Parts: sequence; structure tokens; C-alpha cells
Amino acid sequence: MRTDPITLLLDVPPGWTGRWAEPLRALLPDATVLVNGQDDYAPDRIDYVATFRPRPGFLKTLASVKIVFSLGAGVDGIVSDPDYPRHIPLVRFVDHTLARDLAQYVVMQVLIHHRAQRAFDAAQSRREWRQHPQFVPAEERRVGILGLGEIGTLTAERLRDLDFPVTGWSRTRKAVTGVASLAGMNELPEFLTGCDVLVCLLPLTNDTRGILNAKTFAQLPEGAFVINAARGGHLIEEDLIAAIDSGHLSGAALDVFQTEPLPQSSPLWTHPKITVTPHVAAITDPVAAAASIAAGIAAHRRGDVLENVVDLSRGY
Ligand code: NDP
Ligand code: OXD
Repeated sequence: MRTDPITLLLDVPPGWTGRWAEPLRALLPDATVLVNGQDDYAPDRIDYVATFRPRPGFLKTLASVKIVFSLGAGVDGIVSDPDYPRHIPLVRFVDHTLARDLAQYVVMQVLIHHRAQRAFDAAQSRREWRQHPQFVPAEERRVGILGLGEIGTLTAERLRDLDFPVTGWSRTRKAVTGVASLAGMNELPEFLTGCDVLVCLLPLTNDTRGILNAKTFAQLPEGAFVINAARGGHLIEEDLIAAIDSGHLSGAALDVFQTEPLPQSSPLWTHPKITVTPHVAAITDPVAAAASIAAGIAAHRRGDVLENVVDLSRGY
């Protein structure tokens, strides 16, 4: 076990500092925790760095860094840096609180769609008492989840427990009780034709960028609903609007966008069949993140195998 002093650099947007630094200092009492943009430091004296969307080229300047910790589950904002030092392990944030919160978001959007809640909201605004019948029972509303990883699997299980038939699509085949599994590009068409609700929980990589496009939407059944809680780069926004306006899709719930914050000029803000939330489906809990970083540093110092290391060749 190494006992030499360590320095951790926290690289978060200005204003977030206290929330993130305090739990790290509490859990790593022997470490020096510095904040980028606030504390002075020598770049070659940093042992570990915790970040989410670093400035391109920044990580390369930390010549002695031993592990890069991602403060989010998705690492696209880190691996997209062409200068990312590829010999340094990148550990991403994997935690039940994050999967639980994202699963809640998806379940909420599926239920709002399934129970036609927006129509009842509109009726309430008109003081109108109208009992829409529940046409489709849950057993007949098929939900398909793109990405059956840490978050997709828990989401699939929660929806399965509400009696929705659930199918997951991933790179490799999965065995999740009560959830059907399709895998790889060859099985994508079969997957899409069976989705009354399509949920995207994929990482953003070269293989998945733009996967929610006109061709994909055309393969969904008439009236399908789309939920994107992964990354804005998965969705061709114009194709979604066209598929909804043509009547082929019934609507969408979007948490992530090509440009964030979503520009004022975006037609998504006011589209009557689209729900917009500001990238809040699951927000990393700083205390859980600090615990995970402290555990990663301890494992590294013991010489143990690190968990949740990103495969840089796959990009997730
Ligand atoms: P994981 O890495 O655990 O899971 C990713 C899943 O996607 C795996 O099942 C993987 O397949 C599958 N996958 C990856 N590439 C492909 C491909 N080319 N074809 C088919 N399947 C593929 O990620 P998490 O579940 O932890 O997170 C998923 C994403 O959720 C994050 O990357 C992030 O973008 C997003 N997110 C969004 C948040 C929000 O607030 N909106 C919050 C947190 C995360 P296999 O298992 O076979 O490798
Ligand atoms: C994440 C996110 O990837 O917050 O964790 O989007």
C-alpha cells in the first residue's frame, strides 16, 4: 500500500466547487484536494483528476496524473478530446443512485405517455371533465431500450415490473430475467419494429452518434413514442420533428440536446408533442461520486484492479 502524499484536482464548472470539493476533502483527509480555476497548482504535481467536460488538451497538461475520474456515467465529453492521454485509465461514475434516478425518469415519461397525462393536463387547464378510456393495457405497450448497461438494465427491470413487455438492444446479448435481448446491427431492425416506446440509454460513441434518425424512426410502428435520456448527439432533431409532424410518431420526451443549454430558437421548446427537460434525468450525487473516487484511489494505491475503467477503443 502506497502512503506518499497525493494531490487530487477537481475540474468542475465555476459555482459547483463547494458541493464537490467538500465531500472529497471529507473522504480523503490525507489528500490535497485542489480546484481548477480557483487554486494554484503545478500541473505535473497532480496525481488524480476528477472532471466531466474538460477543456480539450487540458488533461494532457497533467503529466503525472495516474487516473482520470469521470464525474458522470457518460464519458463522451472526455474521450472526444483528441489529445486525451490514452495511456491513463479513465474511470467512469457507476452508482446505484444514478441508475435509479435515470430509471425513474424513464418510467415517469413512459407512464405520462401511456396514461395520456398531457391530455389530462390540457383538459384541466380548460376545466374540462373528460374520462379518456385507457385504450392500451400495459401488457400491449412494448418498450424497447437501446443500451442494456448499468442504467438500461435497471430501467428495463422497473418497466418489466409494471407489466410492460421490454426488449433491450445492446452490442452483446444479455440475460435479464423477463427482458428480451437483441444484439448488434443485424438485430436492430427486428428490435425497432417491436418498439411502441423507444428509449435511448446508449453511450455516445462513433457507432451510436445519430442513431435516432429518419431511417430508425421509419422502422418504428405507427404512433411510437421516443424518449432520449442519453446524449443529444444520438438524435437528429430535425428528423424527429419531421417524423412527429408527419403523424408517424406520436411524440417524444427529450432530456439531452445537440446543443446544451437548448437554444431559445429551438423549435423543440414549443412543439406540442415534445416534452423538454434540461439534462436532469439523473444528476451525479457529489457524495456518492466522492465515495467512488476515494474507493478508486484506495484500490490504485493498494495495487488492485480498478473497476469501471472505460475501454477507450470502444469509447465507453
Ligand atoms: P453502460 O456502459 O453501462 O451501458 C451501455 C450500453 O450500451 C451497453 O449495454 C452496451 O452494450 C450498449 N452499447 C454501446 N455501444 C453500442 C453499440 N454500438 N450497439 C449496441 N449497443 C451498444 O452505460 P450506462 O448504462 O452507465 O450509461 C448509459 C448512458 O446514459 C451514458 O453513456 C450517458 O450518455 C447517459 N446518461 C445520461 C444521464 C442524464 O442525466 N440524461 C445521466 C447518466 C447517464 P454491451 O453491454 O454489449 O457493451
Ligand atoms: C452523466 C450525465 O453522464 O450526467 O452522468 O449525463
